[in-house]
Amino acid sequence: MSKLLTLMLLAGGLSAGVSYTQAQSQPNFAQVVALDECDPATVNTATGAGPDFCKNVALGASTTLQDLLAKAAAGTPDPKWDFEPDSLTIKQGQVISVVDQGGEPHTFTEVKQFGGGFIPGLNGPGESVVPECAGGFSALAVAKTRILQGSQLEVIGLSKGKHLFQCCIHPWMRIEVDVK
Ligand SMILES: [Cu+2]
Repeated sequence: MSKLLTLMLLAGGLSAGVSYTQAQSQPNFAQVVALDECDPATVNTATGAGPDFCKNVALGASTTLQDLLAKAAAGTPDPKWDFEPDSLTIKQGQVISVVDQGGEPHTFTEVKQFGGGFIPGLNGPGESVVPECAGGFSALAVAKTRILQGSQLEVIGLSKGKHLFQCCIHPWMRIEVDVK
């Protein structure tokens, strides 16, 4: 085993960042990354979510909860909460691997139409919760699409055509997947 490969494998056990490298070495995988810049001091305290909801994985991540809510309400949500890439074309049979490299949980939920999530304060003006996100994590269908920090979710078996995915918490995190 080469030194480089050993290093990669070691890092893979420690850092979600290496998933990208692993995905590249597996042509049947298409990688999506979920990102955010949550600020633990305000998010965990103000929401009562507890110390483990927002973990500050990005040095300098400092968007306060107040800023995040204000921007969402104004219809100009914080672009640092994001799925990358914004659109993806895959071949039928390819696996989408979504890794959460942000500081808080997200969901990767397929929806018929983009819309609001299950936390009204994070929705844009006039946006209401889409049916696929309704009920939040108490709904099994939503909970199954949750991705915790540093973990990943694989999506398999998509039919040919366009598929829309969004986060049910931060509904401006959106991606269009085109299956050829
Ligand atoms: Cu999210």
